[in-house]
This record gives sequence, C-alpha cells and structure tokens, in this order.
Amino acid sequence: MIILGLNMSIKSLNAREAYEAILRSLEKHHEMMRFSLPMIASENIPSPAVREALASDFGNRYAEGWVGERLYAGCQYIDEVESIAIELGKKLFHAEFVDVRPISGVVANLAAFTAFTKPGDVVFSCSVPTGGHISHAKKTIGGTAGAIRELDVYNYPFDEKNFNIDVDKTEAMIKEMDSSGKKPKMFILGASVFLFPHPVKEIADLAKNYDAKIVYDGAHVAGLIAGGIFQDPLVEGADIFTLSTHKTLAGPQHGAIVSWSKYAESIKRIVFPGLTSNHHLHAVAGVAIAFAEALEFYKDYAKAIVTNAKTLGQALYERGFNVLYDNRGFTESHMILIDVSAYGNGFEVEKKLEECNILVNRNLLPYDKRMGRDYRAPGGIRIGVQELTRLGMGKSEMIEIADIMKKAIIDRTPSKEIKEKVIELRKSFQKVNYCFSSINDAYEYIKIR
Ligand code: DSN
Repeated sequence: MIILGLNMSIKSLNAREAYEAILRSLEKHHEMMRFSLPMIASENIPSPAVREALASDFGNRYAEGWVGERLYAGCQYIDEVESIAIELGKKLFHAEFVDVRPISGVVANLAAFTAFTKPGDVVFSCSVPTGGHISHAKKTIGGTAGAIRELDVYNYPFDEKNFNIDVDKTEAMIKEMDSSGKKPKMFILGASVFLFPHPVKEIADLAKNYDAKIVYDGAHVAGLIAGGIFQDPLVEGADIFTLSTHKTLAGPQHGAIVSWSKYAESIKRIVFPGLTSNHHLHAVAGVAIAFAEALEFYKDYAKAIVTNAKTLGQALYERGFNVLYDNRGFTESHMILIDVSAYGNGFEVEKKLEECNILVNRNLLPYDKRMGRDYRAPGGIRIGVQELTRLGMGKSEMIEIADIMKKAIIDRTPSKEIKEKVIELRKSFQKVNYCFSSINDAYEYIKIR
C-alpha cells in the first residue's frame, strides 16, 4: 500500500517516518470529515466533552468488577463516574438496571444471549438482507448468535411491502416447529436497517407461550428512544435492551445493557468476568456525558433527526431516486433505504459518492438475494441523517443534499464539481449541537503531544 500524498510504500517506512505518517493520516482524516457529508447510519460525532473524556487518563486504568467492588486500587473517581452513568442510564431509558461495561454492542448482545440461552437453543432474528445485524445471524454466515453462541437461528418471515416482521407468519412458523419438538427460547428484535418500530408487544405475547425471552437490539435507535420518539422496548415487553452508544446516541464507541432488576445479577456476572476484563473506562466517562446530553437535549434532537430523514427521503424520491417505503413515509427513524440498481449497484454508487465527499454505505435490500446480488455489490444504499442533524442541518439542507445527490448519481455530473458544492455547504456547519458546550469545532484535531 502506498501512503496517499507521500508516494512511499508503507513497508519501506522506518519508525520515525511511520510515526509521522500515522499522525499525518489522523490530521488528514479530520480535515476530510470537516468538509464531507457523513451519512453512515451507524456513526455520529460526539461532543467535545465526550472527546475530552476519551483523551483522559481513565483510558489507562483498570477497574475490573462492579462499582464499589473493584479489584484494583485508584478507582475512586472512576466509581463516581460509572455510578453517574448507571443512574443517568436508568432515568433515560426508564429502567431498573443498567450495565455500562460491555465494550460494544456485539458484546452486549453476546451477554444477553448468554443470559437467556444454551448452545443449541432455537432463536429468531431478522436476516441480514431484512436489516438484521451480523451478531444476530446464523452460523453459516459467521454471526455471533450462530457461530459463537452456537444457537440454532431461524429468521422471521418478513413483510417486504412494509419492511417489518410478519407476526402472523412467524406465529404459524413457530406452531409448525413446535409440532416437531422445536420450541423458541429467545426472540431477537431490532436491526441495522431499522426503518420502522418492530412488533415488540406482539412478539412478546407469542414468546410468553414458550417462556422465551425478548432481546431488543436498539443500537441504531438508542438516541431516538432516549428522545422519546421511537418505541420504548422495555415498556413494550422486552427483557433486555442492548445498545451501542455511538449511533443516534452520540457518545463514544462502546456498549450498554438496559434491563430489569430480576436479571441484574446474572448479567453482571456474564459481563465480568465472562465477557470483559477491563471495560474501557474513558469510554464509560464518555457514555456518562452522552447520557447527560441525551436527558437534556434529545427530545429536540431526536425529533429533528426523524424530520430530516423523512424530508431527505421525500426530496430524493421527488428527484427520481427509488427511495423505498414511500407507502410508509419512508422511515420513522434516522435512516432511509434506496434501491440504486438503476445506476449500477450499491458499491458503485457508494464509491461515486465517496469521490464527492458524500459518505454512505452500500446495503443489501430484502429482495437482493432473489436478484442474484450479494453484500459486495448489493442493490441498495443506506443513508442516516443523525450526524448532519447534530451538525445543525435542517430541512433546507436536506433538500440541497437531495439536489447534490441527484446531480452526482442521476445526472452523472463530474465528481470534482459535486465535491466543491459539498465543501461549500459544509463550511457553515462546523459545530456540534445538542450538547452543553461546543467551543471547539466538531472535527477539530486537538494536539496534546
Ligand atoms: N454494522 C453496523 C452498522 O453499520 O449498522 C452496526 O454495528
């Protein structure tokens, strides 16, 4: 690999050159982000306060165990911060129990799977083309549930017209499986393409017949749930709500579990010592700050995100894009899904947009498999507006972005021309909104060396 701009092979770098190259790449990345349209639905920009926490000495310490029961000295302030995170999390999600130690959403999911199942148990989840996360997936595709926890994963029958789980067909499938001696032990809800609330209550009613548990993976929509604009999974019947803390909830990259007191002791033991040793204490501090921001600002932020997503969906649709689910107002979340097969495939469109400083990701569509397409070159792209909204963009910017994307993809305007428009648009949106303090610019590169 050649280092961009240096024309030097990575293999030929000595230690000093490598050190300088690393720091240069970091700064360049920040510069790129300042003038891009970041629309990858699983990302966000944390506040300067969260970034301060991430750079703190918490990140160099150990605090194995639960608050107040650590196996290391020097944890007084770490305990204070983790206790605050837990209490804020309980308030934010109306929960009895919160564990902020899982270091990612996948670890939080694996903890939930471990709490409620044994290897070989039958579980249900959405397939990847219908939005399911890879951690919910079968052994044959290497998913955490199938390949790591060794669960027998079945996919929900899916209503493609409404982009949701088909509850009636699921019920029929379970009854048929039951008659051959297979009973479900767990239902995984939530997804990575998560346009509309899942039928938590209906699936929880089915689950009761089998004493099966409900795991709701709310990683994508956690900020919307915090803002009160998306379904409240625990109230609707989930046993555990797992999340990552950096998508619509704009904290650091980390995980958390939100649940009921009755599961607390078993979850605590699974998370430590089962699935973590140390739990990345700088990230826990960042999560605590993100929870505080969410309590104070997310009622407005979540509303603005969903309004922007619907506006962008409508504007792209009116300009000729095949934005899916116009029959349902495109989305009730932060993201929209577009079939771009008329312009090549999702990979080609992702790359063309990247040349224009527009960052989206290719995505499988529910019907891609039937069309002979796979994840490398699927038929769709997924677009999230949570980061643009945090930068302060609103309806008029969504319409401007739809115009820019039309020029890039439908009119095939040269990328250089589009990139200039993107840079111009981004100039006025350099601060993080919906947070307590934003003196530094959103993507400012802060040197402490
Ligand atoms: N794979 C991530 C996403 O982009 O949705 C979630 O972990």
